[in-house]
Amino acid sequence: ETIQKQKAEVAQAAVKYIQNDMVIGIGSGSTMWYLIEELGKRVQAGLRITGVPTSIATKAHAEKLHIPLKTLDEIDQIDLTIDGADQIDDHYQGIKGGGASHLMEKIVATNSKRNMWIVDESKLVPTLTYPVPLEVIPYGSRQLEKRLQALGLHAKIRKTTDQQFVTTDSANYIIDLSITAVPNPAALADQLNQLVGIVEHGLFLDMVNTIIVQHEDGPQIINV
Ligand code: DER
Repeated sequence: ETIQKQKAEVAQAAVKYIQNDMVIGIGSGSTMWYLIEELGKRVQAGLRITGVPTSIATKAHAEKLHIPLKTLDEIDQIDLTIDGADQIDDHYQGIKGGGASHLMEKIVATNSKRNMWIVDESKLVPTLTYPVPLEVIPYGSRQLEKRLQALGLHAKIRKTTDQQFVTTDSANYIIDLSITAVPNPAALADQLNQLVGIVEHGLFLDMVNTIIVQHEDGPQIINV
């Protein structure tokens, strides 16, 4: 209840950063759902922007609200990308991909002049503990899961409640790495970057410029 309210409020705080003629990367997830609703209202009221969606779900939602969209390869550069996050540590390193969209989100983020994350206060933690999602090629993914387990990582291919493989918008699978704590995200990222079959991991390191954290008594703006 409180969390839902904070997601709606942080979206209202973030939409103020969007100005006429900007190219906006539009992230994915339940917090971004509220942002897209707000953006739709502003576009209705005359705001001129071009959006670049990071998932099929975001694209469909934005299209329904008549937000003008282009693909990443149709635009020159993104001015600002706004996205949610699953967890952010006290060095402002993040984990994303709980919603299985981190591959496209990371590609959009790395093509953006500025990146903003919008979160409710539950997402801010001293050390990352959220399971790190890996987008993996389906071919050999069971072997990859075993290889990760042999490295001492608690790896599990993500499945739906009816035991189907979760597939991403790029038709890949997700492996979740449950780790008690990630005190050194860069070391884990290095290790994961060396494994064949992982398309992209959900560690978003040194990528964010502005974080808006919604508290009970208002938004907190963190300029990283
Ligand atoms: O999966 C993702 O990367 C989403 O952006 C996620 O990080 C945030 O989702 P939420 O707003 O639904 O918590």
